[in-house]
Amino acid sequence: MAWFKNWISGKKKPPEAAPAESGDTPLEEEKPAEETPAIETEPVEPAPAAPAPQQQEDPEEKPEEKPEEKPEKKKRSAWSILRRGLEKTRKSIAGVFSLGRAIDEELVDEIQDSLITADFGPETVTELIEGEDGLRKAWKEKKLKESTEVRDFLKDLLKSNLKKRDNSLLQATEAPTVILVSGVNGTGKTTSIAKLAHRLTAGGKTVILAAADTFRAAAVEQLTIWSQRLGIEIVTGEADSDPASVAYRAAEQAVESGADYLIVDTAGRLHTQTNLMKELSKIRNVLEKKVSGAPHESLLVLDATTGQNALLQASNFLEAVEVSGIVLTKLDGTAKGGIVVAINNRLQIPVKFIGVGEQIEDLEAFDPDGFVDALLDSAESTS
Ligand SMILES: Nc1nc2c(ncn2[C@@H]2O[C@H](COP(=O)(O)OP(=O)(O)OP(=O)(O)O)[C@@H](O)[C@H]2O)c(=O)[nH]1
Ligand SMILES: [Mg+2]
Repeated sequence: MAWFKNWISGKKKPPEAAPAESGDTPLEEEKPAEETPAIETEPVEPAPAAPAPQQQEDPEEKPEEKPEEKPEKKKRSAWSILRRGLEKTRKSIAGVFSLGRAIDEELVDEIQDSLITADFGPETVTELIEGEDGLRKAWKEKKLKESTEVRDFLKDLLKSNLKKRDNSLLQATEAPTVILVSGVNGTGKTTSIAKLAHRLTAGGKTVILAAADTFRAAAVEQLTIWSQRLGIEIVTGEADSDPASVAYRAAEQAVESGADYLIVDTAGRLHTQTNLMKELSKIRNVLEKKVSGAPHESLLVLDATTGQNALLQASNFLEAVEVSGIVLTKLDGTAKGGIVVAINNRLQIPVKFIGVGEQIEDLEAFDPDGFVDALLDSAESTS
């Protein structure tokens, strides 16, 4: 990590992040959305498991009147999904804390290196180690002596850091709450929309989807399949038709039917980046025309496996689109879970959801305490 020490001392820039792997994503083989642990909405809390409110053959039957089912079991399930999702990162960091050795310069270096490897980002690592409330100062002041104490010290520091921003899903004062979802292609927009819709409907809310990614026929098809599986309405348009007109019709329908939420899927790629940004602002405008204050939540989806490059992608979007929350996907596929902290610190935008797998229930409302525990607990205590 010589570059990092040079970087701290102002001699060298951090290495360039790897380019995003942003191929066109084929329509995935989807799994049936059967027994689905799910959700809670505003304020968004870790998802308890609950069956999806699918078919309601009997109109008398009220989905809200579900029997109270073992809340402890549900909680544990959400907790284990998160821990499973963050396993790679936890394993990459945990080693340095587990040996009960006295703190010395070498250990501080090792901790620094493991945080950098986990993609906390140079600024954040500097703050955690060298900052006013950082590790080095606490060690020098003899508040910390052993490696195992460092784990709890860092946990507290990270938790308070991640709690500075409100992580809950924004709500319209009057339904429908309109959620616009954007992001580079392949980051996981459509899948995250399906997961989010699932969380919301399992919480008894009505959701309409707008397939405003008309650039690829497969994208409309993908969202349509999800809507069928979830048993929710979708508004689509012909391939290559105007995405803003799809968004407009969907907003109209959401208002008419009194839906609680409208979630709008958008293209991750058009012919040019400028086109994409123009399209997004056009969609925003039509939504606003139809529903006051819409979009009430604008979620940018970033792929955690692209590491620090996700930050670059975000900066590009932020130049053109107002973003109120981040969905960070594919944390299960990377040892770089620290990117959550880096994004939170650098972009000053709260991470609201994290994707920890390809199943419908693998979207967690971002909870700083649960996240930090799952990240820094000992590697052995998985599941
Ligand atoms: N492992 C894992 N895979 C995920 C996660 N979220 C999405 N994916 C996968 O990522 C791939 C791309 O997801 P999509 O939802 O199609 O991505 P998109 O952003 O809508 O892509 P475009 O429509 O091409 O812009 C799919 O294979 C998903 O199953 C996640 O949290 N974990
Ligand atoms: Mg998509």
